[in-house]
Amino acid sequence: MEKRLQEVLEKRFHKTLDTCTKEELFHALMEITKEATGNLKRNEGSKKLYYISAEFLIGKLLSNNLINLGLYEETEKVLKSHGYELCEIEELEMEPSLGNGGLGRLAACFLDSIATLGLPGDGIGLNYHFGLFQQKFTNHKQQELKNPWITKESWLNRQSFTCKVPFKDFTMDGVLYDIDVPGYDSGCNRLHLFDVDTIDESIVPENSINFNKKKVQENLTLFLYPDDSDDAGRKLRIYQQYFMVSCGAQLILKEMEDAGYDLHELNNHAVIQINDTHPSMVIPELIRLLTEEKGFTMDEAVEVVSKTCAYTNHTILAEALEKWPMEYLEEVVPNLVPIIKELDERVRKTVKDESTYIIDAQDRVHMAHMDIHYGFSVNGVAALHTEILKNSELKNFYDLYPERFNNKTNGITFRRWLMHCNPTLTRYIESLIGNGFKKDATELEKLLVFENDEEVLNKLEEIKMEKKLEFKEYMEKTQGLTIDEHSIIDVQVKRLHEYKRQQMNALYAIYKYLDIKAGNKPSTPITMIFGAKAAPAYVIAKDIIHLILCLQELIEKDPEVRPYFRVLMIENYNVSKAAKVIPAANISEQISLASKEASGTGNMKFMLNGALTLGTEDGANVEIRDLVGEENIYIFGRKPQDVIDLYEAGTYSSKEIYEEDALIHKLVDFITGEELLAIGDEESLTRLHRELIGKDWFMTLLDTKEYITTKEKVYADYEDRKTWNKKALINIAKAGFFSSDRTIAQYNEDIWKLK
Ligand code: 26Q
Repeated sequence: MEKRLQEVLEKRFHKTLDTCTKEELFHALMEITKEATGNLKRNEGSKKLYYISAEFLIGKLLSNNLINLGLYEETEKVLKSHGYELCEIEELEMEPSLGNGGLGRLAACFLDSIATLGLPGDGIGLNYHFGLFQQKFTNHKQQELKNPWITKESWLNRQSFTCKVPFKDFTMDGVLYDIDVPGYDSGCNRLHLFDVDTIDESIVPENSINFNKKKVQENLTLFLYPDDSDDAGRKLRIYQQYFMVSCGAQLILKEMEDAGYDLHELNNHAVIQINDTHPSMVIPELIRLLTEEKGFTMDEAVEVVSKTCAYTNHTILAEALEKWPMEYLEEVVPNLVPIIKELDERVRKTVKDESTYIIDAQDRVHMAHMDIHYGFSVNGVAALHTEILKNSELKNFYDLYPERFNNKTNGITFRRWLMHCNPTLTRYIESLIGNGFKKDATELEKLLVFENDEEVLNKLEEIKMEKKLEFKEYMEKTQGLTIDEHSIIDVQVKRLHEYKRQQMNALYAIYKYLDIKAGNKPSTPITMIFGAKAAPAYVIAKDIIHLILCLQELIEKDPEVRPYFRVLMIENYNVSKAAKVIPAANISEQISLASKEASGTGNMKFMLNGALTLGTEDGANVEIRDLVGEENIYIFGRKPQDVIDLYEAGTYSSKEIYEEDALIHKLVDFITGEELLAIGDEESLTRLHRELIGKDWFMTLLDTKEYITTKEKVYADYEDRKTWNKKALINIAKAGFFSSDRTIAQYNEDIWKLK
């Protein structure tokens, strides 16, 4: 590595390891890493997976690629001997933000595991030039900026593949950029990101994310859309989706033909995993291509495509299930309209239950319905989630096709979420149980023999302290906030959404603030950390961020409270910030309204790094509890079935709770009390106050009291550090199940069946 680095630095910059700048060093490392991945063998086989997704939240790649190539430690040593820290160099990489949250990050973890397991499988997505917005805080509010992550040199490799995508009034030329995906000690796959050469980045002004949405040729791949708030944005999303699936379908068919396969046997050589409904138009698009260009009859095309496509559902929130007005499709992708109508007709001929039709009475196209009728597999992302799909959300489909439904509990890649983000813990685990856990995560269970070993428990606490200090330094440098490393660190980081109930955590903060004001000082200081982006048009979500930032300001300026209790919000929470805060956390907040969080994956990352979960009976929290046992997790709140019944009955009234419960009344009213109004914006705080009392669709007030009591118990338990550390060890030891290597092995076993 040293020799190669010197060569590249000399060739490119006429510099040496002792004279180069950090930027030059970064570029040299990127070049060497790209060269090394390029030299890896491609994972191959007679059947190939295509994971098609509107989002791949890959994060920075330098360190993870070095880890997977087995070059990390050597590189670290070489750099050290010349006075550099690899982690400093890694900071220079721009972070691609090609995803919103869980669904996009899951796709990235999956690519890592697919490559690691040696399976031939590529990702297909879009090359958004500005990705999701960058978040800034101004006047205690979220401001959105563009995130120009693509630098002159990057991980993207331009390919020669091109294709034509026919829209209504024009055709667009698709071009392809690939990013290599090296497996851990394994072969290599690719992430294919499609783009257009006619994009004009200059139509987006500095410090803004607004632009003229009318000219599709110039803006198609500029941004990833976080919501479907306005009409123009919604239509643009259909343009994006169709562009992605048409390019993807053409690439798949070309690869199959190049390999010499008969397209009538497509399903024996390709499997397409559809990541939520965003890529669902790949079904009619493949049928279109096969019938229009490959001489298939409609029957033949429908049959082979149905045997090739599998659908993953990530949500039961009705508003997130995509339904496109037929009118939009006619305007954007008229070529697909007759095919979608034909697919709907075929359902109508054989199925009585109208609720499963693809086109509904209001002439809207239900993407998920198309996936279920014309795919061979439907999976949920956690045991509870899949049960809810089968028994309520998609019950009518389950009755039709019970054999298609299956569960694949989510997972995370331990390369990024343990080895990269917590090398000290990784090394320590290795010293205790050997390095087998790096290939087989379930070997972490070997740690259980140390559950009463004081030396080991103390060492775990020491490592947590080291990570708190690193996080402290980072927050000081980036946001000028000085964290108390001796405080208990309680973290809620995830997208801002009412169902995730950051507002309930904020109500707790108000409770604690008032309690300290009343003279009750906690024995160990508490640091509550939030990190979240809100969709730009999601007004209440932005109001919740405003509330949290106002609380932060109130407490930071209050010398009576600040030494004991603080509320801090991480600006622009993203993958690299997650890797910094998660290892420092003692408590993992997973407090969604039961039944609403399909799985959650942050919960797994925290557990793996020795934080204890404070959460509801929701998503994968349920499986975490079953693995670690009741005594090693803090579960509270209404049960999923209670919540489902409450929605059904329609009897929930937050107003009643507010009026009958004096404590809740006081906490809610604090939002519009004089302390916060002196800091924040009256309109925003009043709107949130009104929302919580008048609507509270995700039942915050229902669980608030039990949340407060449970959280008080968690903080009290932290005082007995030995018992706490033992619980942390058990969480780490039981985290092996949540390796995405296990998840991918199950996808392959049950769905993909690659050799
Ligand atoms: C839909 C229509 C129009 C515009 C945007 C969207 C849209 C965009 C992103 C809808 C949903 C998403 C993202 C969903 C998501 O991240 N879901 C999460 O998936 C994780 C991985 O399975 C789960 O762990 C989380 O529970 C789930 O919320």
